[in-house]
Amino acid sequence: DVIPVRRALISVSDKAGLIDLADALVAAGVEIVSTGSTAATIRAAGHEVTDVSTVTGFPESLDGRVKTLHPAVHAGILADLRLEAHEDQLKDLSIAAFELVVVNLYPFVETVQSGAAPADVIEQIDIGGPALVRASAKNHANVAIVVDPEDYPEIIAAVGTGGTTLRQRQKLASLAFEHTAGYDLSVSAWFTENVYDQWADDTETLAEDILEAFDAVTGADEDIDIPFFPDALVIEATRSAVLRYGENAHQSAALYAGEGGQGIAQALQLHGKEMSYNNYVDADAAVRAAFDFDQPAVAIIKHANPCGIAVAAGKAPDAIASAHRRAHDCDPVSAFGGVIAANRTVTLGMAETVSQIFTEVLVAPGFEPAAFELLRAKKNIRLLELPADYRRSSLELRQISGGLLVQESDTFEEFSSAGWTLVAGPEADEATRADLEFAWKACRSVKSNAILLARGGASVGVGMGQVNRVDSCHLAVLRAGDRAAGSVAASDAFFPFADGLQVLLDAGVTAVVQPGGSVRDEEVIAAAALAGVTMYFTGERHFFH
Ligand code: 93A
Repeated sequence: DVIPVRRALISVSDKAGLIDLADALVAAGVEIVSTGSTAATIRAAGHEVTDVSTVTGFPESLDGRVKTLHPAVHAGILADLRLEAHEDQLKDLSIAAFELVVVNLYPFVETVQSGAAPADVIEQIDIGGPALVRASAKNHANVAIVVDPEDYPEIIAAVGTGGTTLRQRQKLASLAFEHTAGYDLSVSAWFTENVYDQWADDTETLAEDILEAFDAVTGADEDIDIPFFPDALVIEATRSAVLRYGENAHQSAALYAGEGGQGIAQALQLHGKEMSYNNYVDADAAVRAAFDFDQPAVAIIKHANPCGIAVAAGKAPDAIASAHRRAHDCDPVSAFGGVIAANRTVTLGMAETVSQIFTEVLVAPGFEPAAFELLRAKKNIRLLELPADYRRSSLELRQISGGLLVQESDTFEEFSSAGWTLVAGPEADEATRADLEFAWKACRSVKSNAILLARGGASVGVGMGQVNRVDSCHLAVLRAGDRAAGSVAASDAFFPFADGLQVLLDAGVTAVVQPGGSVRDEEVIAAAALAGVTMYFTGERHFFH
């Protein structure tokens, strides 16, 4: 596995050690192929060099943007000479192979640090160099890749003693990929910092538009509760991000985040791939659901709907882990690929369970160090830390064609059963009452028509987003399976007929909470009474569309 070096490609910005290297290569009879100023430097030291343009038959052009980006170069690097077919093809194409490639990249970071103008910085993004480095590293079975002058002595020694070993080439390849990865990170960091400024300008324009539209909708400034207005909207937004795409790949999209906001838009991404548009929508829904509870709670969201919400079991030692397990158990099939929010710091116990389930996003106010370590070993999960003072926006905006709808968020806080009216069956005992309160609250995070079955502070069946309440009842019961019997039910709005309720009664639900207010309330109450099932009216509904 020792490969003698006969032909070397050298293209370096940093000329340190270059002459020593060239001396040694020439002494060993190696042909040197080089780019512009590298070739000039070697030539000035009295050595023969083949210009890369002689190899490619194409001039170095576009101010040096195209030098080595040519098949005559890349085929010479990428040919796997362990294969006869590759060897034959190179011969047919009259291309000679390289056994050594020495590259160091345009000094991007140094250029940024020098305070250069953006156009000059962009010129220092090396394209051809990383292509050489990556191609050589990929083909380390045949080619040695050197990216650092510190490694020249080792190469000089190897050339003098008959060639590079596979072990050497493997090590160099790994360094090489590390090098190009680091380089690209520096480039992306620069983009993030600099392009933000431009986005901020766009953001302000958008914010002004929203403001104007808002004025137009409300008619007069006095109608607006000014104190919550600025940060609920994005008028002072300075952070924003272009997203990879919107709801679908053919829709472009961006995130505008209000400055000083305390929501999901301000969450800090600690790990994972870039957040997508849908990730943000789902993470927002998840956080909104989990943070509706004072107790440790977890919500798992798919397509903006909960497929599980739970608070911790009574005396669970690891409360948030318990809440998560119980939320997951509600509907493990749907929880696959879900977005999870916890309203407490994620513990190692919770992390251990989450790490076994394919999860898109996990958002929480914090992560125990051990939990973070465990989770960040998963490359597919995104980990987000919420601002410590998370709170829901107090305003909700929704665009309709030609206009904008604005409403106060559903931050109605009175969830205690103390204010409810018993309309059928016996008063609920304490445990049932607690379940009803849980179900009623959890239900408002479910898209209408929402029916949520719960038991012991955990959802067991959720029927969401149906165009009639009967289907939502069927769905909730279907999802709950044999857990429907003995559970309690919440309905986000009144039952217009007894039919939906009857589905729940037939499944063995023991108590129901709903707003009431239908013209057929009497019919609905009679059905509950006939089944001996407790029913409370809350007087408030929680539509969520
Ligand atoms: O502008 S490039 O991205 N286009 C290329 O085709 C190319 N090939 C090598 N930059 C390219 N390089 C880089 O040029 C190398 O990574 C090296 O940093 C530099 C060496 O050019 P010169 O020998 O002219 O100084």
